[in-house]
Amino acid sequence: MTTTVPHTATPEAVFDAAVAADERIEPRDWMPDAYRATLVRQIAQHAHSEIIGMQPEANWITRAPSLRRKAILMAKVQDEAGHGLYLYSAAETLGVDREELLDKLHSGRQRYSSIFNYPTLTWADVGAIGWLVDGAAITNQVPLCRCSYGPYARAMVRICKEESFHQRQGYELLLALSRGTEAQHAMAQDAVNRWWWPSLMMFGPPDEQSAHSGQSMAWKIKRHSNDELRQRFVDICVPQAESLGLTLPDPALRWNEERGHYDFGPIDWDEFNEVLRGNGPCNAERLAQRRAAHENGAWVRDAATAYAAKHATAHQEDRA
Ligand code: BYC
Repeated sequence: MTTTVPHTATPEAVFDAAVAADERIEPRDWMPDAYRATLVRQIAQHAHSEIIGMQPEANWITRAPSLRRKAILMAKVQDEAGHGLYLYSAAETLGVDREELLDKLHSGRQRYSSIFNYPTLTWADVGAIGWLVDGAAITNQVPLCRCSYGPYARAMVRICKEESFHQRQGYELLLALSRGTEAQHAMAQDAVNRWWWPSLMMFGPPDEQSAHSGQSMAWKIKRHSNDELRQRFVDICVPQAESLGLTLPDPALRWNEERGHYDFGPIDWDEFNEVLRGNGPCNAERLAQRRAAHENGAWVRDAATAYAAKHATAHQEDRA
């Protein structure tokens, strides 16, 4: 941060002035403990979502209907792994260890996004995830490019560019199905019916029940409330659904001239809370697969550590 405050200012006053001036807080700057803890919680949850989010779609790589679709899907799933890496690195700048974060994910002490606890039943789900889930992710994440914490904000710039490609591939896939045979159209519609409401839940609980929003917005970690972003997403999706020739499964969806937004029906928050409690359709399966992947990858981590140690020793010997 570069804000000029009196020489005698407390670290807290320097921090507050930097946030007020829309400057970035950097890893070596003083920051309140609760600011650090909030960032670790959110960034870790975000990183976990990226790597758990690889599972539902990876499920379809071997069954993609063409070489082109397979190549696109593989690239997308690899991107999610990359996003996880940027985000774990951003979290590490706050003084936490990646192993510790993964351990908290595996033991259920840290969360990942509710959306990844739903199954991918048909090929059209790959399109619905791209259009709706990545679309919701972009709506949520573009404002995070202006987050007050520098390493998180910078990671988000690159992630958003890639998410934009992900969203477009989902839209294009659904468009092809929607304009295809009757059965393909029905498959696309069914996928949208199943993914619509869980996508709206991705933005988090309603504002009046959001424990962290007030403080996170005061610190400019979050720039908009959960409900504001959810509304923005609905407004974007309605005309896109029309262009796709698909409907959104909400009879209450209609333009409200007075508000200048689409009204939409009530969200089933009981379902959301059940998923958060670990009782969604795929919670157990996702965590089991993640733990197994971690255990199966132990030899790669061991080999990389041994290789790094060998090179460090060789480097020291060269200098001796
Ligand atoms: N799922 O006070 P609130 C993606 C928790 S996908 C699970 O409003 P906050 C991708 C929340 O953690 C998306 N838990 O919290 C796309 C808190 O519990 P704790 C990943 C949720 O943090 C395609 C409690 O509910 N994106 O990127 O102010 C393929 C109260 O909530 C959810 C991000 O993580 C949920 N949906 O706001 C692959 C974006 N919603 O922690 C990957 C960054 C809320 O007190 N994160 N909770 O136990 C954020 O923007 C914010 O953390 C949220 C929640 C808007 C999600």
